Amino acid sequence: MAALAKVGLIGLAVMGENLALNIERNGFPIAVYNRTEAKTKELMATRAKGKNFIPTFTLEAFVAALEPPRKIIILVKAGAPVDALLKQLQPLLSPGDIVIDGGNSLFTDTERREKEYAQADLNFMGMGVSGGEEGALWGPSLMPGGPIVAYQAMEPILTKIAAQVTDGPCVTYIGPGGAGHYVKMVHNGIEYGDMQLIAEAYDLLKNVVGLTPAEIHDVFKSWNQGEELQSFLIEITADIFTYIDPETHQPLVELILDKAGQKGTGKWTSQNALDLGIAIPTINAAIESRIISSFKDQRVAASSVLTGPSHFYTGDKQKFIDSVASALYCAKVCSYAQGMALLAAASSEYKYNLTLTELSRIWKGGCIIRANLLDKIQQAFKHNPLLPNLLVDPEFAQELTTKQEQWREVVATAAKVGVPCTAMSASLGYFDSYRSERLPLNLTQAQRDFFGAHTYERIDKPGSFHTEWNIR
Ligand code: NBP
Repeated sequence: MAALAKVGLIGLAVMGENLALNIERNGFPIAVYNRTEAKTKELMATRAKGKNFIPTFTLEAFVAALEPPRKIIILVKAGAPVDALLKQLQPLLSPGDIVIDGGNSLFTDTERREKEYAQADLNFMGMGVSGGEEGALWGPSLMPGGPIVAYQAMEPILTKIAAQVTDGPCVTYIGPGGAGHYVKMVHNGIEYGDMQLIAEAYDLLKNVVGLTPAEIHDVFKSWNQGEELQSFLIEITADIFTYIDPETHQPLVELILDKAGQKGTGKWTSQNALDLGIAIPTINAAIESRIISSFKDQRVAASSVLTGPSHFYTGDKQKFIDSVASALYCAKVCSYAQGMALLAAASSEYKYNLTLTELSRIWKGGCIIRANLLDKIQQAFKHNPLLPNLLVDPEFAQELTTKQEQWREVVATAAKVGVPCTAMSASLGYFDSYRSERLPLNLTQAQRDFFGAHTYERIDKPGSFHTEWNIR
């Protein structure tokens, strides 16, 4: 009888194929299955040739090829395909088997699926996988959640296939239920924020001080060499500006249509933050910027109707570039502060028992938001696990206070020149609101009481009050 595989993987598209190769390379014989047979055959004839793979062409054969208790990773399109596959798989499994959904599923779907599988004595886990194609192959950041016993059984494999950084593999047990997919969702929300802030920095460099793509490459390259902004996204951004389109001999980035989609994890982050009552204005601005970008035809039409200011920046070019670096850094810290605040709220609302230091640690390698900054975030929560907001960590507070002048200068210049920087200014608004001892919401409360008798509290005495405002 042929030897059984240690682990199985279903779904051989970009993520599944690369993760399967990673698992096998790390010493775990793997059985694979894909709904469309041709994909499995192609993989076996190419990248998996001669490797410890067991190709299977029915779910029955796939399940039979696995060592019990079975460990099955599924990487199929999120949503209905996951439910369809789980339904087909369930009758073929035995109590104690483990199924891990590594796709970008909605955390509430994961909670439901875990309960459904638990009724049949099956372990279902939701695991965030970040790092795209390269990460899946060479070491992603993994965010597994669900039954702890299932995590313990998977740990030897997950710790080997994850990205490795100086303080360990980029994986940890995230928490029960849908915790893994929840954390991946917020990770992606932070990723949206980072990407939008970088796009705004590019826009400012291009449209305020008129840098060419080659010059923008130099700026991003130097930022990536500095301690504050060094990150995967800044690194790839620098590279993007060097790519010349072979057909037109122009920088390819300038030929790309300026329309970006938003769906799934990014949108869910904003929706969930509203549900939990947590302010994430930078991440929301990133999502809304993508929405506005999608109205290309309307924007083109509006550009000849709505005239902007005729103000040009006449200040020092290098000074402005340096200020953009500071603005980008401060805005990015605010974006992470919002993501971390959302995670903390979710941890208590959903009883996930999240450890923010561990989350910062596992994001330091493999994933799209890996950045030097995460080291500092990890330290901040290590020094004070109950930190109410990253902004009040002494080191971040000091940095943002020092850099705020440059940040304000950038946002003010953008407003004067008419270049949108919605996420950078949303971050500044967040910073200013969060540091305000008194906000004008006393007036909001007065209005609410005026038109709806909603009552208000006072600062000088306890209790709930109502006033007949229109009796003069
Ligand atoms: P896709 O999200 O494009 O899904 C394609 C895979 O799903 C194929 O293997 C396809 O099989 C399978 N599939 C579908 Br569609 N419906 C199925 C069904 N009813 N039963 C069984 N299999 C079905 O693949 P991906 O881009 O590799 O992403 C996989 C997951 O990982 C997604 O949830 C994605 O959001 C997430 N993710 C992706 C990335 C990335 O960079 N791409 C990064 C991080 C996370 P077929 O070959 O027969 O059509």
